[in-house]
Amino acid sequence: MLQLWRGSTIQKAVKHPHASILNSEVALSDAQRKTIYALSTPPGKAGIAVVRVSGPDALDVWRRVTRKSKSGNTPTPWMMQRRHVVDPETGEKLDDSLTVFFKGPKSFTTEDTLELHIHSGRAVLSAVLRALAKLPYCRPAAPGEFTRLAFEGGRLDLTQVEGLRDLIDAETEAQRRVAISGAEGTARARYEALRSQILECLVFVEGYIDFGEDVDELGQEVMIKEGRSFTSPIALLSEAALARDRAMNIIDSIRSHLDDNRRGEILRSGIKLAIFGPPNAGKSSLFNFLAQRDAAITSPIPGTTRDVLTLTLDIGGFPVVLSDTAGLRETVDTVEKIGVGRAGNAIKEADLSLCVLSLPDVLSSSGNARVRLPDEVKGHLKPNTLFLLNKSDMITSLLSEHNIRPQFWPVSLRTSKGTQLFLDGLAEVLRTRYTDGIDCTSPLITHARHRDFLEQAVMHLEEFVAFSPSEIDIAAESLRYAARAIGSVSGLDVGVEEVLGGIFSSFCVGK
Ligand SMILES: Nc1nc2c(ncn2[C@@H]2O[C@H](COP(=O)(O)OP(=O)(O)O)[C@@H](O)[C@H]2O)c(=O)[nH]1
Ligand SMILES: [Mg+2]
Repeated sequence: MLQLWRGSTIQKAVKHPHASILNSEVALSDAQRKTIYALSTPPGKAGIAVVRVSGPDALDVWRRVTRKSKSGNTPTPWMMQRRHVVDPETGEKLDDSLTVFFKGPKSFTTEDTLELHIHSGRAVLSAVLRALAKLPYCRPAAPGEFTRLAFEGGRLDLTQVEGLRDLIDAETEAQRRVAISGAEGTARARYEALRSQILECLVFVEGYIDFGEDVDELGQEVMIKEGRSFTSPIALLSEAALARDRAMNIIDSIRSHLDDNRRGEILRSGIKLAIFGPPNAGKSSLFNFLAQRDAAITSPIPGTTRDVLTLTLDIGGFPVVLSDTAGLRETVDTVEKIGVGRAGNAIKEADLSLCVLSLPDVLSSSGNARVRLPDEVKGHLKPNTLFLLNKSDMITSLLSEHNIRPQFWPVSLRTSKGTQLFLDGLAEVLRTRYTDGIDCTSPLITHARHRDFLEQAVMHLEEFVAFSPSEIDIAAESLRYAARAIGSVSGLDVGVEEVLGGIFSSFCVGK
């Protein structure tokens, strides 16, 4: 029997190179194979592997590739059921499995979806994937295709898609928290709200454009258009002014959202922390201490470190891209000079910098010992620069109160004295600087793409408020661009129909 799949017309039968086609079935081109499948867990030996199948023929896949003598021929949706996985051509049992059938649109992709929970072993996996390849309407999924279907089906917007990808890539607790907030739709809700506020402004403005010409002649009369009555033109005028006020509020709201010190983007990609200071202070020793291995060469010879070394660490749950730099000093050595130049750039580009000083070199000996900053480091200090006062094992004098400030940690990397306090303190600094605002109500901007579109939206909204009332129709165009910019963050587009629909539903006073 020739089994046809929903709505498919076979124009040209192309035999898929990897699929042996079931008897009496016609081969389809890749574009015609609407049902996709893939292994959704890492390949290799493990207790369980999950193979996911999504598309219009997922139910047929369930019927042909899974079997159980006593149970019926229809799955109970969203319920795990124990079934054998079989070869659709020979009926040979390939594995014992738990299967779940998700009836679309209540599935991740919004299509009918089947999950086969099988044993994870090389031979089992290839037998099951080969079995799926035998079905003429199935093809292997492209990278990210299940998520793409979820986006096309309207289940996820682009910020959620990005959040989901960031969640999978997250390596630290902070990254996980930022990503899950995006995947859950916190950013989506925020941008949808902003966009609908802009569209509401547009509704007022469009109304004003439609009736503007009648203002002088009609006075306070109620206007009739297309059989419906509307507010007076005077009311419309004040509505247009209201739209302006609203636009200014939206600008303020987007600006405060943009003014976040790029925390979201920094957390996603890693906080750049540069270690710097004079030569021989213990910078490379600190780098190795944090890396918990001999990553950099340390020696009593000043000028040992030349290049910038970087590594990625998890400090207190935060992703940190740590760099060790050449000691800052005047030098005639050509290579060291390049190293000092690179150190300067690394400090400039860093999100946070940590100045390492050798206590015996920087302590003034008179009375209560005070730290004197060497001239070479002074030009590189920022308000948030942190200080590690190293080699405390080499001093006998007590540090003055002045030196025991939150940003200063006296330690000995040789004896480990004070290092735990330093680690705790550093984690606390990261927490205060980067964790505020990671919650469900205020999403962080996690991608430069979002920032670009938000900045565009502000620009168009500013154009809008700058127009005079006589230019209201051009001004409306700026509002449309602003809405489109916000919509682009979510991957939506603003249709004209949507705007018109909004006009009549909110402006109509014929109630
Ligand atoms: N006494 C003492 N020596 C240290 C300490 N930390 C590092 N050193 C030594 O100081 C020298 C310079 O260290 P290094 O990490 O290469 O300094 P860098 O030039 O700033 O990278 C090496 O000989 C280290 O063994 C410490 O806490 N106490
Ligand atoms: Mg060094």
